[in-house]
Amino acid sequence: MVMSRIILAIDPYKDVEIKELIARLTRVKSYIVGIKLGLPFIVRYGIMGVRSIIEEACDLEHIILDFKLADIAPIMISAIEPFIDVGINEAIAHAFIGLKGGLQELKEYLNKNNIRLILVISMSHPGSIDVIDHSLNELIRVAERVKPYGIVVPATRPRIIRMVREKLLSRGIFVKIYSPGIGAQGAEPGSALRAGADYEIIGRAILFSHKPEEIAMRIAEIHEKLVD
Ligand code: O7M
Repeated sequence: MVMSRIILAIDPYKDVEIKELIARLTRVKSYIVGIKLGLPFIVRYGIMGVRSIIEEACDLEHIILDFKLADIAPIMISAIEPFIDVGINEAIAHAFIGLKGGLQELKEYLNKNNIRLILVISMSHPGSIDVIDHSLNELIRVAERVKPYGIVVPATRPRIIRMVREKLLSRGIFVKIYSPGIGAQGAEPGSALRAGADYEIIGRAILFSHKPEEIAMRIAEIHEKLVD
């Protein structure tokens, strides 16, 4: 089996049916370490859709619910609650909402339910530089205080991955870095790992290619050479 660091982003695409998504997941499953389901998936396929995808992916290490939560704590918790028993083990929130009344309570709730928290620190689209990236130092400080399991930093700006990794390491903080932006958004497979990320979140380049297993295998082989 190939050692990969691929987290497969399972987002709906055009009118593709859920059984087609499950079939594609089955084809690439041996080349990935996790899946990420987000709002577009849940709006389209509902909680039953989530259950049927997770049934297929349950032996993977990372089953991530990506609502990119950004609200007051009770509302974030009520958004997650219906998904507590479906088999997820990681959930994503935005770092910018801060601790008190927000991430602090969310983290406590997730801890109680054995779900790891991942915080978005920077984003892959160009607009991230308008506001989010100006606050990078503050967002890193939020992560230092919340102590999430992981953070999201984009593959489209490897300079930021390097900077965040160095800053956290120099303060003795070890978090996993998840990087989206490979393939459809322009970054090369392996580039985020080279810059210091632990996982590459990849969606369309694998899931909607004509040869999903071939692409996934090729990326997994690149990863294998980069990780010990
Ligand atoms: O590989 P793609 O471009 O088809 O999909 C990328 C996935 O990564 C998709 O599910 C996005 O929601 C997600 N993502 C970004 O593309 N950019 C970000 O800045 C952050 C994320 C993400 O996963 O945040 C948790």
